[in-house]
Amino acid sequence: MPVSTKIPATKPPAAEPGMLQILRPDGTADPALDPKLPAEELRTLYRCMLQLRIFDTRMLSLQRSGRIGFYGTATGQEASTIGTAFPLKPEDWIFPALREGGTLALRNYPIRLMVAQLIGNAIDVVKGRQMPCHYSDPERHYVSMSSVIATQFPHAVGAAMAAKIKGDPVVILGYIGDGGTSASDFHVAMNFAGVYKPPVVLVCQNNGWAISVPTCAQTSSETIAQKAVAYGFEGVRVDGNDILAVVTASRRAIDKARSGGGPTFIECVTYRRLGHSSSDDPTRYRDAAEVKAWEEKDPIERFRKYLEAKGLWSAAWHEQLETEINEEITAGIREGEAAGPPPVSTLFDDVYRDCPPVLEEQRQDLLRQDEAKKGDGAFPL
Ligand SMILES: Cc1ncc(C[n+]2csc(CCOP(=O)(O)OP(=O)(O)O)c2C)c(N)n1
Repeated sequence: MPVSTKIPATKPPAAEPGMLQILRPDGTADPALDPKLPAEELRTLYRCMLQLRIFDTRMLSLQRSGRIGFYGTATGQEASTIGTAFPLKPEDWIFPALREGGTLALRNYPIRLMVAQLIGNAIDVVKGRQMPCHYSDPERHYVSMSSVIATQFPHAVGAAMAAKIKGDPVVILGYIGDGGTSASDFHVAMNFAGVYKPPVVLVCQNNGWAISVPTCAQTSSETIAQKAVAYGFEGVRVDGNDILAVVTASRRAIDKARSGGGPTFIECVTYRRLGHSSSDDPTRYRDAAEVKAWEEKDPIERFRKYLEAKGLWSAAWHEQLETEINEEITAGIREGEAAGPPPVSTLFDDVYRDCPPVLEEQRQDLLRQDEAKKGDGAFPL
C-alpha cells in the first residue's frame, strides 16, 4: 500500500483558547466582542475583500492564458490581508510580502497600475524591472515587496526605528508568512523590535503552507504568536478568517505602537486555498479534504452573513460591486496590453543621478540600434 506523504497543515480556526474570534462560523458576532464598526467601514471592508478575490481570480486566469508571467493569490486570506491594514492612517507605511497587494485597495491605488506592474509595460511605475506582484508606491507609503523571504520584517523594524529616532509619528506594518518565521531575518527583526521598541506591528499570515512544507514542519512551538514572548513583547493569535477579530487585534496593536507602547506580533491563522503561486500544483502535496474544510470557513461569506443580518448587504449591492470591480479590471487589462513595453531609452534611468559618460555612450549606441531595428527589422551586427 502506498504511504501518503501528504502531511496535514493546520486545523481550520475554531473558537479555541488564546485565539481571538469574534465572528462565529455562522456569521453571528460575539456581542461582548463585536467592535460595532460604523456601517461605512463595514462596507469598505467588504468591498476591499471582494476586490481582492475578484482581482486574484482574473489575474490567475490572465496568467493561465499566457498574458502575464506569474501571479500569487491571497484567496482565502482576504480578511487577514485587508483587516490588518485597515486601521492604518494614510501616512503609515506598509512592508508587504507576496500576498498583501490587496492592501493597496485601502489606499485607493488604481487597479490599472496594478495590472501594468503585472504586465511590466510602459505604464508600469517600476518600468518592467520587477517580477509581477511587486507593486510599489512611495507616495502611498507602500514599499515594494522583496522576493527574499522574511526580509520584510527587518525592513519594517528598521523603518520603525528610524521613525522613532526622527520623531516621525508613523506606524509601520510588516508582513511575513509562516515559512518566513524559520528564516534568520525573522529572529533578527524580532530581537531588534523587542530591544528598541519601535512603532511597528509585525504580522504573520500563517496560511498553513510554505509552498509544500506545512506549518507543523516549520516549528515545534505550539503557536507562532508565542514566539514574541521570547523577544520580550506581546504576541497575539487571531482567527485570520474573521475580519472583525483581525481588525480589532490590528487596531489595538497600531494604537499601542502610535502611543509609544512598542511592537506587537500578530499571528493570523488562515489558509492558502490555491497554489503557492501560478507555478505551483498543490494537489501534489496536500489533501482535497483539507482544502474543502477551509473553503467552508470562507472569510468573505462569513462576513457577508453578518452584514446581511444587519441590513447592510443585498444581492443587488454585491452585483453592483462585482460589475464595477470587473469593469475596472477589464479596462486596466485593455489599456495595459495596448501600452507596449517600456521604451528602451529608460533602461539606463534611475541608477545614477548623472549618467556616467561610459553608460551614456552605451545608451546612445542602444538607441541607434533600436532605430535601425525599426527600419529593417534587424539589429545591425
Ligand atoms: C530566503 C529565501 N529562501 C527561499 C525562497 C524561495 N521561496 C519563495 S516563497 C517560499 C515559501 C514562503 O512561504 P511562507 O513564508 O509561509 O509564505 P506564503 O508564500 O505561504 O505566503 C520559498 C521557500 C525565497 N524566496 N527566499
